[in-house]
Amino acid sequence: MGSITKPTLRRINVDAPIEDFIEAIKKDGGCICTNYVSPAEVAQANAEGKLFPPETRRCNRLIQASPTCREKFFMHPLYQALGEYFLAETYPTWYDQKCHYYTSHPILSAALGIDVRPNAAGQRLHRDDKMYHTWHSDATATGWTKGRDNGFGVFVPGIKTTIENGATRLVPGSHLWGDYRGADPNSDDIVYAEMDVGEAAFMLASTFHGGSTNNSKDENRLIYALFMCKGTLRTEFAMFLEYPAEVVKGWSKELQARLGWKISSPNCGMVDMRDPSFLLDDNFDPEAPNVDVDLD
Ligand SMILES: O=C(O)CCC(=O)C(=O)O
Ligand SMILES: [Fe+2]
Repeated sequence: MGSITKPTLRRINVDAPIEDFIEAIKKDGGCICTNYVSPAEVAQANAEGKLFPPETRRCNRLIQASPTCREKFFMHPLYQALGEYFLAETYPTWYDQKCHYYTSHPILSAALGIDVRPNAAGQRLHRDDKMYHTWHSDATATGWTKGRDNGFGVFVPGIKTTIENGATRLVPGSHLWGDYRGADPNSDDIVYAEMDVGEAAFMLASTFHGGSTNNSKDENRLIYALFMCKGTLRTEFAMFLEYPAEVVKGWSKELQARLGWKISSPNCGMVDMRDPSFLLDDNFDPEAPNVDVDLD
């Protein structure tokens, strides 16, 4: 169903009051921030660590590989403040008859560079909270409420993104949809997040979106994607630190899987876009495979 006026994503300058961003994201599920970083910082991130050998589409371990992505894109005060707003949660629980309140703060959930090369096919429209098996009630009539989302991301383009070179498509308002519907890739309601270098797009993880086909001749559509999730989305004991690879290596596959050394379907708990169990293999190939952009 098309709407009467074509939807857009609001463009808001980085120094606007945070309430402007919150309002736009609550309404549309995302917005574009102008002057998020400087073009020089983007050029620096692009140069760091020679992120993309020609045959590779994703740059893993971005937080370590690129200090600029880490300090300027991820630790950006605006992204951090919005992450707190959308994901931090205060929860009451009783000890005898005294109620205690505890606040959980978001943590980094995913960080990678995505290089969509000429002729690479676009992704299907999807929600990035699928890996947490998130249920969505229909909130189109009531609007966004706190706690609804468990992920919040920022996309920082490494080059100017255009419809032609595969700008990310978003469906504004789809973060409010219930679980009864998927997004129509031919709908008029799709917006291409075309961005200049230095801009960034914020997005709730429940918003339908997808990378697009790169129809350009010679432009590698490079984008840095950083996501935070709710701080509660982890185990009570940090299993990988308590029982690292050397400790669990000789244990059974079943036990290793219970300790988290196996992906939760879809895509949750990966290392370098792979099932983490590869790290327990004595002869593992350190080179990450060239995975498809539309990973399931
Ligand atoms: O490449 C893009 O524009 C978006 C990528 C994405 O949504 C994903 O990999 O989940
Ligand atoms: Fe995605």
